[in-house]
Amino acid sequence: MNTYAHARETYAALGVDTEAALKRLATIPISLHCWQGDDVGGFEKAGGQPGGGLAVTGNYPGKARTLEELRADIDKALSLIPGRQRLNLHAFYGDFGGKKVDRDAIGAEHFQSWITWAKERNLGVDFNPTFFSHPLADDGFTLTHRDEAVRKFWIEHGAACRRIGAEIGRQLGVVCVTNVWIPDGYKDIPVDRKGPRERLEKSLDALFSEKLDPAHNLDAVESKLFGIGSESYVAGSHEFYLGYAVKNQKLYCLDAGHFHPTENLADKVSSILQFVPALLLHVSRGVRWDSDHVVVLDDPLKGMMEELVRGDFLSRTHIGLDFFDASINRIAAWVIGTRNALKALLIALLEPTAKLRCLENDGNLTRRLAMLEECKALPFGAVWDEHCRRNDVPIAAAWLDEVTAYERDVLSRRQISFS
Ligand code: RNT
Ligand code: ZN
Repeated sequence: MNTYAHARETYAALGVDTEAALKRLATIPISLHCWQGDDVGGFEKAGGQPGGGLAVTGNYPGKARTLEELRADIDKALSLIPGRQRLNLHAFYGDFGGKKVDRDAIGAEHFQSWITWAKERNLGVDFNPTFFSHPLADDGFTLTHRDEAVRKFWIEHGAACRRIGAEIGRQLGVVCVTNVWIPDGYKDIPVDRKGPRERLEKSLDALFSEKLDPAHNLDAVESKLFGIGSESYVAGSHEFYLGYAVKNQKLYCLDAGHFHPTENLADKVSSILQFVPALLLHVSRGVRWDSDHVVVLDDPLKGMMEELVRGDFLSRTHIGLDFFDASINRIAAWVIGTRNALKALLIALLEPTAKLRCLENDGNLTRRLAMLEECKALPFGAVWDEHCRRNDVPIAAAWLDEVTAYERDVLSRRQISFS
């Protein structure tokens, strides 16, 4: 008997239908973040750290320097990931044709080539305004800035991005999630914690004021606990954005690196979704801080996916990735992180949840714990391999051979350019 057939029987004995799990898995896209391909560089200017407290470490050769290179790299990554995913774009990755287009002046025309590219591949696209890597963000404040003119510039940028998101959604026929994250905060102890937050609420109200078709664009807001250079105070904290999202019925974005390291993000889902329409996830991995390490198949990731399945939250959750590692092959980083997010989802979809729920409802907590632990040894790997086989992507570590060949044939030919 082959390993999949054996696994299918093992799961069936627990009342789990592996075929149904695979079918479901195929309907859940993961949004690949374009910024893993070039160390959050964007196409406005060359070199340097992105700013906004985002720190990318490592100098592995071969990073994408142009739109064409980035697209080729994403294509390579997608070819090694089973199923149909999405692409998550940042505003400073526009197709500006070598011209300087300031952030408040960008429009859908600068993303038309991305939209066409995505359409050809049948990919949905998500979007993000870029509130960093810009002279008007250099002092660490954007939507909360004391200077009204600076606030206005960033409000216009955010408003332009929502319109771009709506145009992306309209042309692709599948909704685009446009996510607002700003770096604003203080390195050292602030005296006025209130002022920036009051300004942030007003700025967001202005930024979101235009009515857009929710079939084309959905707005999300992303909180953060602290950043490099904003250790003492971040205006857009969890409490701020949770309140804002509830009040204005926006999507709430949970980034795995944006909380105290001992907090359990999975526990937050059922509370937040009781009061907001939907969630956006930034699946990431913090090591000691919000370090954005490549996602591995660890307990926090599995716990999150379990919660989405157990609570029947998948239809109200948009799953995106947010990590960047420049110390290893960047395409491998995408493939490892995305395959792990999908594996965690599959493990969750293969759980005998109905049985576990019965045990809990019967008060049989001993058996609940015993079963939860036994489930960890179920043969999900055979089901995952079957998923890869059916989707025509390499099984197990065989994908790495393709990345190695691509590195040899393509990445290694990219010269470092200082232009
Ligand atoms: C930063 C946030 C944000 C960024 C991207 C590039 O801490 O996580 O989501 O990583 O916008
Ligand atoms: Zn994030």
